[in-house]
Amino acid sequence: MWTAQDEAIERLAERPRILVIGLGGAGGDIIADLESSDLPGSIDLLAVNTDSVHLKGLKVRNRMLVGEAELHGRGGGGDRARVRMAMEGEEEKLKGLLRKYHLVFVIAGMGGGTGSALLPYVTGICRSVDALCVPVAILPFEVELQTNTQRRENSRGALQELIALGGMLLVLSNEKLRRFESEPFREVLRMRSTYLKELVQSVVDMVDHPSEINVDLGHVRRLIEEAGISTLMVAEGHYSDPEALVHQAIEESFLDFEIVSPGPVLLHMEGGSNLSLRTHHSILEAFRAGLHEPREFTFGTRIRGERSEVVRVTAIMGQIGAAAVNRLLGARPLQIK
Ligand SMILES: Nc1nc2c(ncn2[C@@H]2O[C@H](COP(=O)(O)OP(=O)(O)OP(=O)(O)O)[C@@H](O)[C@H]2O)c(=O)[nH]1
Ligand SMILES: [Mg+2]
Repeated sequence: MWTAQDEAIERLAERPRILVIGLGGAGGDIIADLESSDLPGSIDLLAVNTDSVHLKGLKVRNRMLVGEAELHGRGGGGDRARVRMAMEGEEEKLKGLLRKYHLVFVIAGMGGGTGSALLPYVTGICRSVDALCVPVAILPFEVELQTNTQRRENSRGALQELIALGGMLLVLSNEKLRRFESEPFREVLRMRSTYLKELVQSVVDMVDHPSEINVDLGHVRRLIEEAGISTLMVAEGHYSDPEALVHQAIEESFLDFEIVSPGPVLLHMEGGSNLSLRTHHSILEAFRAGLHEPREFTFGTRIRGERSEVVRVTAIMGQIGAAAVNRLLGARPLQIK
């Protein structure tokens, strides 16, 4: 017997629709990397820019030029205010698109005109149509921030607007890529795209795939709403040494931060078919202790089909405070409520 209840279950159990948007030059390049990665085809990818030349050269399926009437497809030229003004009249186009998704990642390099103007703009539109949004702000290298006032002020302005919007703001710093500084530049940037792929994949895994311990979109929504300034940590290693995994995750996080008061943590673990419950719990315990016992510790686990000694952990650490960001932006601190 097919009941109205069954109809509601079918309709509401629909898989979450997910979109990853890259804004500006850096954001578009990241989308191109993601498109050539093994990210599941069910995740939609889109590059948005004010620069028609950059979009034309980009190997991505979905591209959107914005601000054409004002900027004539020539890009933002580092002028955040001008790009913001050029967004007059673009809102409906973006609203129509964003309304179709449950979860939207929006990624941009800070410092230029387009990414710094559009990251808060698009995040605000997502919130207005009730699409869950994870804005990812990639801060320029320290040398760029120290030597270029425009880049620093564009970054600061964007972060300040994003903080005012509330919710999760995932901040990564290019400076943390310096640990790979002897590698070719393009390779290092591609590595960063790989970490962003891990981020998207792990959040999607948690809400979309039947993992062993399931986290639903509701959990993720609450965390995203409460997380504030957050950063990403990724670690991979032998499952016999949970402490080394935690150490690696903190050392190689994408922003240097101190845990003053522990914020919420969203952690995703992926292991082989032989991962025992004891090992699983000892890894979770090591992370809980290593991250100073966060009040809110949400985790999802995915067990791969094959045996493996290697576990991979992706964690989003919330409410890390503004100190890490302020250190990079220099004297004038960000205003936090
Ligand atoms: N193009 C590009 N820039 C990157 C990349 N990774 C980091 N960046 C940095 O991202 C910051 C913003 O640069 P872009 O994304 O080119 O700037 P934009 O948002 O297109 O802004 P305008 O060109 O001024 O409109 C700069 O600090 C770059 O150094 C990358 O993979 N590609
Ligand atoms: Mg550009």
